Amino acid sequence: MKRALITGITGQDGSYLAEFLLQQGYEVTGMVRRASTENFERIEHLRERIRLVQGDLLDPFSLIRVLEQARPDEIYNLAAMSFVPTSWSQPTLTGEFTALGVTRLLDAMRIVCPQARFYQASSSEMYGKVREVPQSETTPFYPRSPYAVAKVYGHYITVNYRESYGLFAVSGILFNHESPRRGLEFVTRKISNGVARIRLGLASELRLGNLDACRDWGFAGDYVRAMWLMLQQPAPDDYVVATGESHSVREFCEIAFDHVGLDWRRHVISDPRFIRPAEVDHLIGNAAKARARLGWAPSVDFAGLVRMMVDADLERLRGAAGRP
Ligand code: NAP
Ligand code: G4F
Repeated sequence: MKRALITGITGQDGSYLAEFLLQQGYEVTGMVRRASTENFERIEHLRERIRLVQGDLLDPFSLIRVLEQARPDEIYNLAAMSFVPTSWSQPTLTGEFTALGVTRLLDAMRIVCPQARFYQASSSEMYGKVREVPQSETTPFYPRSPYAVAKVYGHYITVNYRESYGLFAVSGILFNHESPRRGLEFVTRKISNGVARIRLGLASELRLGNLDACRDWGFAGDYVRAMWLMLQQPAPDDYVVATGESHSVREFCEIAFDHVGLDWRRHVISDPRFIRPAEVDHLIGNAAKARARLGWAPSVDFAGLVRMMVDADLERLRGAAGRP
């Protein structure tokens, strides 16, 4: 039985990846931070089948202990401060978690299990003010937020440790991927949750920032499969994972409101509080390498993703209110 360690297992991707690896027959250990109240909502249904150990990307000793306990064949480093706006208000902490945290984990791996395979959760945010459309593995980076700058560091330290120490370390440059488990502050889930609340009479308006921003949005369940595929290859390499389609926040609103019979123009309000100091305008990924070498392809299209998220929020809110 193969053993996997997932940092960030309580997050959106961590929960889908844990499910996927269990289906593949892995023994799964998740690293979690100590908190005064547990934050295990996304992995509640897996609790009996996974092992959770405490550790923190800020604490090198804890990472060594986690690896000694998990003895992993594969390490998936998904933990990070992942919300872009917070990276402007907490830039140093973002650098500690999202940039230096990667080095701490790679060093712990070198000490405890250098033969393990390592996945780093890199991001399309690294392309920022894009130098090329669509973006591929060879497109230069131009990060536009402290988060993206930290991710560029995480990406290159992964490449550097692969080249310096011969580690099997890969970087997956993933474009936005969403699901009903997405955090409520990200725009897709903010919209799906807002639409469901308006439909059920719990709210009347939805305040958003830049409606013209475009993203290449896919389904998180598809993207964790790509992470795993990268670690099954004969040699380590970096891959872009994306749908190859770009849509605006406005289009997301149109489909989401339309799905429940509402006109988005009557409910969406533009609010400058949600406008960012610097924006990423035209992210669209070229996943040709992942398709050719990993045999990876997305299974959920844009409209299907929007409807899946709205339906899930409607069901959740109806359940919470005890309504049919
Ligand atoms: P998420 O839902 O925000 O989850 C982040 C996870 O990191 C949580 O489990 C969080 O734990 C953990 N974490 C944060 N700081 C930590 C620390 N100091 N020590 C240990 N754990 C820590 O993010 P996600 O959407 O699943 O994304 C997973 C990874 O992929 C992240 O690195 C993100 O930056 C990257 N990424 C995401 C996307 C996307 O579209 N989703 C695209 C490209 C890259 P708590 O529950 O304790 O807060
Ligand atoms: O949903 P978002 O907050 O995601 P963002 O910034 O693209 O970051 C996510 O994807 C990255 C991959 O490219 C990950 F690396 C990162 O960890 C995270 O998962 O914002 C998407 C777009 C932005 O352009 C933003 O300006 O939506 C726009 N937007 C418009 N109104 C809004 C809002 N974003 C949020 N969060 N809230 C709004 O009200």
